[in-house]
Amino acid sequence: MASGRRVESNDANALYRLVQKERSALNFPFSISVDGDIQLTQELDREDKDGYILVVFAEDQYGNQLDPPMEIQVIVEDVNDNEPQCELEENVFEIQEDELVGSLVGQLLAHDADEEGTLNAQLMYSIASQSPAPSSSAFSIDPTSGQIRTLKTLSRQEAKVYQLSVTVSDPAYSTECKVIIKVIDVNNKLPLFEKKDGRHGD
Ligand SMILES: [Ca+2]
Ligand SMILES: [Ca+2]
Ligand SMILES: [Ca+2]
Repeated sequence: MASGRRVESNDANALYRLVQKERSALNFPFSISVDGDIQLTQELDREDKDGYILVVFAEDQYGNQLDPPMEIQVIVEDVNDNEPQCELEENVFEIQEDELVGSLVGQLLAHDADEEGTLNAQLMYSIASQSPAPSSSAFSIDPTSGQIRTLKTLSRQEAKVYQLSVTVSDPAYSTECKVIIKVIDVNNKLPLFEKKDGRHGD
Protein backbone atom coordinates (compact mmCIF):
# COMPACT_ATOMS: atom_id res chain seq x y z
CA MET A 1 0.00 0.00 0.00
CA ALA A 2 1.04 3.56 -0.61
CA SER A 3 0.22 4.72 2.88
CA GLY A 4 3.03 6.91 4.15
CA ARG A 5 4.62 7.31 0.74
CA ARG A 6 5.97 10.74 -0.05
CA VAL A 7 6.69 12.46 -3.33
CA GLU A 8 8.95 15.47 -3.52
CA SER A 9 9.43 18.02 -6.23
CA ASN A 10 12.73 19.88 -6.62
CA ASP A 11 10.71 23.02 -6.20
CA ALA A 12 10.14 23.61 -2.48
CA ASN A 13 7.02 25.65 -3.17
CA ALA A 14 5.34 22.97 -5.28
CA LEU A 15 1.67 22.28 -4.67
CA TYR A 16 0.66 18.66 -5.08
CA ARG A 17 -2.44 17.33 -6.72
CA LEU A 18 -3.40 13.66 -6.81
CA VAL A 19 -5.78 12.04 -9.29
CA GLN A 20 -6.77 8.53 -10.16
CA LYS A 21 -5.66 7.47 -13.63
CA GLU A 22 -8.68 5.33 -14.53
CA ARG A 23 -12.28 6.30 -14.19
CA SER A 24 -13.98 4.50 -11.36
CA ALA A 25 -17.42 4.59 -9.80
CA LEU A 26 -15.85 3.92 -6.42
CA ASN A 27 -14.60 6.61 -4.10
CA PHE A 28 -10.97 7.54 -4.60
CA PRO A 29 -9.43 6.48 -1.28
CA PHE A 30 -6.19 8.51 -1.37
CA SER A 31 -5.22 12.07 -0.70
CA ILE A 32 -1.96 14.01 -0.78
CA SER A 33 -0.81 16.57 1.77
CA VAL A 34 0.94 19.88 1.08
CA ASP A 35 4.20 18.11 1.89
CA GLY A 36 3.57 15.45 -0.75
CA ASP A 37 2.59 12.68 1.67
CA ILE A 38 0.16 10.24 0.14
CA GLN A 39 -2.40 9.07 2.63
CA LEU A 40 -5.13 6.51 2.69
CA THR A 41 -8.51 8.07 3.43
CA GLN A 42 -10.52 4.89 3.76
CA GLU A 43 -10.01 1.17 4.11
CA LEU A 44 -9.24 -0.71 0.91
CA ASP A 45 -11.03 -3.88 -0.10
CA ARG A 46 -9.30 -6.10 -2.66
CA GLU A 47 -12.62 -7.75 -3.51
CA ASP A 48 -13.90 -4.33 -4.66
CA LYS A 49 -10.73 -3.17 -6.39
CA ASP A 50 -7.31 -4.84 -6.39
CA GLY A 51 -5.19 -1.97 -7.61
CA TYR A 52 -4.98 1.74 -8.33
CA ILE A 53 -2.82 3.94 -10.47
CA LEU A 54 -2.29 7.33 -8.90
CA VAL A 55 -1.00 10.32 -10.80
CA VAL A 56 0.74 13.08 -8.85
CA PHE A 57 1.04 16.57 -10.27
CA ALA A 58 3.47 19.10 -8.83
CA GLU A 59 2.30 22.60 -9.72
CA ASP A 60 3.10 26.15 -8.88
CA GLN A 61 0.47 28.45 -7.44
CA TYR A 62 -0.80 29.26 -10.94
CA GLY A 63 -1.39 25.62 -11.83
CA ASN A 64 1.67 25.29 -14.07
CA GLN A 65 3.34 21.91 -13.94
CA LEU A 66 6.78 21.99 -12.31
CA ASP A 67 7.62 18.34 -13.00
CA PRO A 68 6.30 15.70 -15.35
CA PRO A 69 3.32 13.89 -13.75
CA MET A 70 4.41 10.92 -11.67
CA GLU A 71 2.51 7.65 -11.77
CA ILE A 72 2.34 5.43 -8.71
CA GLN A 73 0.94 1.94 -8.88
CA VAL A 74 -0.80 0.63 -5.77
CA ILE A 75 -1.46 -3.08 -5.41
CA VAL A 76 -4.03 -4.00 -2.79
CA GLU A 77 -2.90 -7.14 -1.01
CA ASP A 78 -5.48 -9.72 -0.09
CA VAL A 79 -6.54 -10.51 3.45
CA ASN A 80 -8.74 -13.43 4.37
CA ASP A 81 -12.02 -11.63 5.00
CA ASN A 82 -14.46 -13.90 3.14
CA GLU A 83 -15.78 -17.18 4.38
CA PRO A 84 -16.38 -20.04 1.96
CA GLN A 85 -19.81 -20.06 0.30
CA CYS A 86 -21.84 -23.03 -0.91
CA GLU A 87 -22.65 -22.59 -4.60
CA LEU A 88 -26.11 -24.09 -4.04
CA GLU A 89 -28.29 -24.07 -0.97
CA GLU A 90 -28.74 -27.81 -1.47
CA ASN A 91 -26.64 -30.09 -3.63
CA VAL A 92 -28.77 -33.01 -4.80
CA PHE A 93 -27.10 -36.12 -6.19
CA GLU A 94 -28.44 -39.52 -7.24
CA ILE A 95 -26.72 -42.86 -7.09
CA GLN A 96 -27.88 -46.36 -7.99
CA GLU A 97 -28.09 -48.74 -5.11
CA ASP A 98 -25.89 -51.42 -6.66
CA GLU A 99 -22.92 -49.18 -7.54
CA LEU A 100 -19.48 -50.38 -6.57
CA VAL A 101 -17.78 -49.13 -3.43
CA GLY A 102 -15.78 -46.01 -4.30
CA SER A 103 -18.21 -44.82 -7.00
CA LEU A 104 -18.40 -41.08 -7.56
CA VAL A 105 -21.63 -39.63 -6.21
CA GLY A 106 -20.95 -36.02 -7.14
CA GLN A 107 -18.79 -33.02 -6.45
CA LEU A 108 -19.76 -30.40 -3.93
CA LEU A 109 -19.14 -26.93 -5.29
CA ALA A 110 -18.11 -24.11 -3.00
CA HIS A 111 -16.52 -20.74 -3.59
CA ASP A 112 -14.39 -18.23 -1.71
CA ALA A 113 -14.21 -14.60 -2.82
CA ASP A 114 -10.65 -14.08 -1.57
CA GLU A 115 -7.69 -14.20 -3.96
CA GLU A 116 -7.69 -17.34 -6.05
CA GLY A 117 -4.66 -19.56 -5.69
CA THR A 118 -3.78 -18.26 -2.21
CA LEU A 119 -4.31 -19.83 1.21
CA ASN A 120 -7.09 -17.28 1.84
CA ALA A 121 -9.27 -19.05 -0.72
CA GLN A 122 -7.96 -22.60 -0.29
CA LEU A 123 -10.90 -24.78 0.67
CA MET A 124 -10.97 -28.04 2.63
CA TYR A 125 -13.99 -30.34 2.68
CA SER A 126 -15.05 -32.76 5.40
CA ILE A 127 -18.29 -34.55 6.25
CA ALA A 128 -19.64 -33.19 9.53
CA SER A 129 -22.70 -35.40 9.80
CA GLN A 130 -24.74 -38.00 7.97
CA SER A 131 -28.44 -38.66 8.34
CA PRO A 132 -29.82 -41.27 8.82
CA ALA A 133 -27.12 -41.76 11.42
CA PRO A 134 -24.86 -44.43 10.07
CA SER A 135 -23.91 -47.76 11.59
CA SER A 136 -20.94 -47.08 9.36
CA SER A 137 -20.27 -44.01 7.20
CA ALA A 138 -21.74 -44.43 3.74
CA PHE A 139 -19.77 -41.67 2.05
CA SER A 140 -16.35 -40.09 1.96
CA ILE A 141 -15.38 -36.67 0.64
CA ASP A 142 -12.06 -35.73 -0.93
CA PRO A 143 -10.70 -32.94 1.30
CA THR A 144 -9.39 -30.86 -1.59
CA SER A 145 -11.72 -31.52 -4.54
CA GLY A 146 -15.03 -31.96 -2.70
CA GLN A 147 -15.75 -35.19 -4.60
CA ILE A 148 -18.10 -37.48 -2.72
CA ARG A 149 -17.75 -41.26 -3.11
CA THR A 150 -19.48 -44.28 -1.66
CA LEU A 151 -17.82 -46.20 1.14
CA LYS A 152 -20.16 -49.15 0.80
CA THR A 153 -22.73 -50.62 -1.56
CA LEU A 154 -25.94 -48.74 -0.85
CA SER A 155 -29.29 -50.39 -0.31
CA ARG A 156 -32.67 -48.66 -0.41
CA GLN A 157 -33.80 -50.94 2.40
CA GLU A 158 -31.26 -49.17 4.57
CA ALA A 159 -32.00 -45.64 3.36
CA LYS A 160 -33.62 -44.08 0.30
CA VAL A 161 -32.19 -40.64 0.95
CA TYR A 162 -29.13 -39.46 2.83
CA GLN A 163 -28.50 -35.97 4.07
CA LEU A 164 -24.95 -34.88 4.62
CA SER A 165 -23.68 -31.76 6.24
CA VAL A 166 -20.29 -30.89 4.77
CA THR A 167 -17.92 -28.46 6.44
CA VAL A 168 -16.07 -26.28 3.94
CA SER A 169 -13.20 -24.33 5.50
CA ASP A 170 -10.44 -21.95 4.56
CA PRO A 171 -7.62 -21.42 7.10
CA ALA A 172 -9.79 -19.02 9.15
CA TYR A 173 -13.47 -19.58 8.42
CA SER A 174 -15.84 -22.44 7.81
CA THR A 175 -19.35 -22.91 6.55
CA GLU A 176 -21.72 -25.87 6.28
CA CYS A 177 -23.10 -27.03 2.93
CA LYS A 178 -26.07 -29.36 2.57
CA VAL A 179 -25.89 -32.45 0.37
CA ILE A 180 -28.83 -34.71 -0.43
CA ILE A 181 -28.09 -38.11 -1.92
CA LYS A 182 -30.97 -40.09 -3.39
CA VAL A 183 -30.48 -43.82 -3.67
CA ILE A 184 -32.08 -44.96 -6.94
CA ASP A 185 -33.64 -48.38 -7.32
CA VAL A 186 -32.52 -49.98 -10.58
CA ASN A 187 -34.35 -53.30 -10.18
CA ASN A 188 -37.87 -51.91 -10.31
CA LYS A 189 -37.59 -51.31 -14.04
CA LEU A 190 -36.81 -54.91 -14.92
CA PRO A 191 -40.24 -56.49 -14.27
CA LEU A 192 -41.80 -54.11 -16.84
CA PHE A 193 -39.55 -55.44 -19.56
CA GLU A 194 -40.20 -59.00 -18.48
CA LYS A 195 -43.95 -58.53 -18.83
CA LYS A 196 -43.62 -56.91 -22.27
CA ASP A 197 -41.43 -59.74 -23.50
CA GLY A 198 -43.72 -62.31 -21.98
CA ARG A 199 -40.60 -63.84 -20.55
CA HIS A 200 -39.69 -64.26 -16.94
CA GLY A 201 -36.27 -63.75 -15.52
CA ASP A 202 -34.72 -66.05 -12.96
CA1 LIG B 1 -12.81 -7.88 1.31
CA1 LIG C 1 -11.48 -16.88 2.52
CA1 LIG D 1 -9.98 -10.63 0.77
